Amino acid sequence: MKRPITAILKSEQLNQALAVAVKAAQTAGQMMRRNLRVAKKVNAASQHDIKLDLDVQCQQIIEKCLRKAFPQHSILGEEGDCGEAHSLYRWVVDPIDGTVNFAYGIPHACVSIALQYRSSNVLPGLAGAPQYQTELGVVYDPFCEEMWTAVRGQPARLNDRLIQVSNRQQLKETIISLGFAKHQDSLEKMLPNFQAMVHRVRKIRIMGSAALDLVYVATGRMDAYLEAGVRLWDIAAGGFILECAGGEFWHQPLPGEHFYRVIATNGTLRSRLEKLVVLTTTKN
Ligand code: LIP
Repeated sequence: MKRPITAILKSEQLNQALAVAVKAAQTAGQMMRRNLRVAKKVNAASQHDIKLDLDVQCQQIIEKCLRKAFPQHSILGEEGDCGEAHSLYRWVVDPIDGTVNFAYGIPHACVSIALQYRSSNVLPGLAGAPQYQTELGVVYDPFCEEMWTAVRGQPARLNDRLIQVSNRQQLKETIISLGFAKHQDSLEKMLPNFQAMVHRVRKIRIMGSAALDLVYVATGRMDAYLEAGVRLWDIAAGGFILECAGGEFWHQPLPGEHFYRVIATNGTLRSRLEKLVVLTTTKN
């Protein structure tokens, strides 16, 4: 029987893993930058979503970097999984978050990479899903050349400079970002939330990238992000970075695989926002 991999990576090893993830994000980001203004091969399209061949190519670039450095880790990605399903460590990857923006040539999209540790002792085949704890996160916007990073136990950084959430507590002064997901059901259920907030806050923003919404809150550019029907790979890295910047990353599983609703804030707004919104969806 294979010996289990040594448990928690030490701080120095986590920093080494962060460097590998940063390099992977930069390499995929270069591919995004090169292709922003060219015609892109569409693999699938629906009314509110587009899947590009570049999504697959960027995930392949990231997988090659990560698997070369950490062959024993698995990868859970928007474009597919690889490695042993219940490995002690898994990388959670969205190669292009904000794909529809990117498909239309809008330079608001990013690479999102998180490393998670299987913190529960639920082993393969036993009842219940294993629990994972995020140990590091990387979100890279190749168009603004902004690299957000965080490692457990250390403060969050943007281009190596410390960041922290805003201290705005009056809703009327806040910028709130909403995600409208991909399905008619999610859109219909999110619209009343828009109407419930739009007159109470400074501005509502709907920008199309959950990962950038989360790191914008972490950086104090926005004060909260809400969405129902978003996937783990959209939020794992950005949510962790937000927590390391002093924010609150409230997220709850929805029916379906790796499917969540999120109220992410600067740490002071959730109770007031919960009085205004209902985050539900039946589609994943
Ligand atoms: C996107 C999310 C966004 C959501 C979109 C889409 P993708 O991820 O970042 O928050 O509203 O429907 O899921 O598909 O661009 O990686």
